[in-house]
Amino acid sequence: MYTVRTIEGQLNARGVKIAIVASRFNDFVVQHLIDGAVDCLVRHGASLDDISVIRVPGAYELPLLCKKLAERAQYHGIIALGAVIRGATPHFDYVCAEASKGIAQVALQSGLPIGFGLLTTDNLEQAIERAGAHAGNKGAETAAAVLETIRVMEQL
Ligand code: INI
Repeated sequence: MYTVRTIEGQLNARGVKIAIVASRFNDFVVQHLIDGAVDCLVRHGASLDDISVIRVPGAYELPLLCKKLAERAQYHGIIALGAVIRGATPHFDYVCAEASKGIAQVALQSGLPIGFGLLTTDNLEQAIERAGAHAGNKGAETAAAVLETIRVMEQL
């Protein structure tokens, strides 16, 4: 048996300021992700006054707004939320690729925890399943991941 020093973040949202950047496209799904994220933050001690929701047209616009918000240095973390649902055109692949690459790039360049809560699904049913139905709520999961990352980074 051995003991190893482990550094890990607690899910404590007290005093944490969070920006939620969410796309309007497929709002029927995205609103449930926002609700899940806010619920998770508040249940872990965040104040509603410390949470801002910023809406953008579609998932493609998420990285730009994440970058703008990261530059303002006003938030401890950002939660990016959206839903890209595969249609009959290759647009899906371009939007998913640019949104995911862009969000990762902003997180690495800014050093700010940015959660990736973008659903990329084949159909609406799969999106609904991940927005509060039987596959959980990706908005809440992303909020928890951002909180844990903020808290683990504080300890390094
Ligand atoms: N944006 C989404 O967030 N989800 C989608 O499913 C989607 N589809 O299917 O096209 C989508 N497109 C819009 C895109 O994100 C941009 O807003 C648009 O291209 C203007 O820049």
